[in-house]
Amino acid sequence: ARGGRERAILAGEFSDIQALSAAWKTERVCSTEAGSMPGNVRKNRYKDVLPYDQTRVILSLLQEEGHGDYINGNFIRGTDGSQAYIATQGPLPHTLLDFWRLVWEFGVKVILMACREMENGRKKCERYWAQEQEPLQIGLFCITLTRETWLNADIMLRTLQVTFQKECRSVYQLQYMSWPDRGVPSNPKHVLTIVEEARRLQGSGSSPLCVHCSAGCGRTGVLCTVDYVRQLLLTQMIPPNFSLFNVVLEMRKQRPAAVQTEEQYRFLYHTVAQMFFSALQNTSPVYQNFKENCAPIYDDALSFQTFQTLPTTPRPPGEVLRSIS
Ligand code: PTR
Ligand code: PTR
Repeated sequence: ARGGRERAILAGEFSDIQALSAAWKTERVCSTEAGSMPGNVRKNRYKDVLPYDQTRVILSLLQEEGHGDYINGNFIRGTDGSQAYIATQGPLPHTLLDFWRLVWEFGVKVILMACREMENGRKKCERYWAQEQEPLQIGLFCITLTRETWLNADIMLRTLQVTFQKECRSVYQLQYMSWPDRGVPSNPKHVLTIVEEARRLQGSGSSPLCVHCSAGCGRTGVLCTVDYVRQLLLTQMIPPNFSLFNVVLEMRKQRPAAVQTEEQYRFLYHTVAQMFFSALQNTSPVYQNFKENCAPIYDDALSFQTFQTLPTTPRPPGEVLRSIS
């Protein structure tokens, strides 16, 4: 019965999220003009997924050479308000160059990929990385693969060297191999692992994490949210009235359909609950403040060893995020 009630609550929250995001479009809080322009339409993998103008990634590198400023991607703010993520679609054959322009211009060090090239016999993402012994030349970018390893059954790590105008940089790519679109991954732990690994590779660098799947919405939104909440925990910025609802709503304001399905929302809720649970068990001083502020709310969670006591009541959009910043 408890599970059924939780399901109903989360279903309600998710339909509120969908209704609110639909309203931003009609009220034109979020517009998609750049993506609808004649020269840009063909750069969109899905015609129903266009980036919001308000947060879209504008490319300037190589513009003098006649390349446009458009790519189907959006910046998403991190917990410190900076442009912590770029959520983008899986490149198309004719947007490979734009993808590498983006990576280079914004100094991306880590790319998180949550899909495969082919899914159900359909192309979901063009291969933009190199294979063994086979450098990939994309315009002025030369990409080589120097290392390829499985971190576990679900995650592949590739180390790429990218050369552009005589400068060479390492770029890491973490690919989650077994996450169907519209669906949830079979192993929630590995979703945490991919995010942790991304942060480890990112080090102290402040460049955005580039996160993509096929549309750059559903799975991408889940990964960004998991990382966002993890950062809140690490920096002790989880407010006592934390609400996943608001975090997802903020993601959605920046990237269309971020967290695309109710199942993904439910999955996120469980993953986040798991993160809170681990944080409460953590003896590191980093979590002391968190414990003092949040422990009373999660006493239940600890004693039941289930995660059904996270506050789920929708709060006014933006409230929580404002109190954080
Ligand atoms: N028109 C597409 C569809 O709904 O089938 C758009 C789309 C495709 C949206 C995939 C989301 C998708 O999932 P993800 O963002 O996880 O790749
Ligand atoms: N870590 C989660 C748990 O077992 O609590 C895993 C999980 C993931 C559970 C998704 C439920 C999930 O949603 P659904 O209700 O769609 O299965």
